[in-house]
Amino acid sequence: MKPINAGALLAVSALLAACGQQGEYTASAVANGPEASAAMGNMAMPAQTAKTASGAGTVTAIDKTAGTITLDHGPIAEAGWPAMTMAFKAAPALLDKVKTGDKVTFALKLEGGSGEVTAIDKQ
Ligand SMILES: [Cu+2]
Repeated sequence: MKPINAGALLAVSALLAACGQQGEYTASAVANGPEASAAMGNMAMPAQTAKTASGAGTVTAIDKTAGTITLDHGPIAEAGWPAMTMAFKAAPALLDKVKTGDKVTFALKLEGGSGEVTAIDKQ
């Protein structure tokens, strides 16, 4: 028997929200910086471009219905994230490649403070 762990689910949502806030904070800090405004005149707008990042961690949950994978991941410098456990969107083909408990390396697309796994492989 596997009891449904609502507490863990809530914790994942809270961490996901924390990531989003951090991402937006970084974006607005860049947009409001005096150097950013000065550079804006002769540079393409970088703010809306999707960033990519990569990391390593352990799969703690896979939800094929929701299309998400929960990763206990190490720090991700590109996103400004410390180590944490959080859920990411992922395509079905990626969810089929790994299982709970696997140690993995992964690539992310970062957009609007949330992340989608674009590649994943067992370590
Ligand atoms: Cu995270």
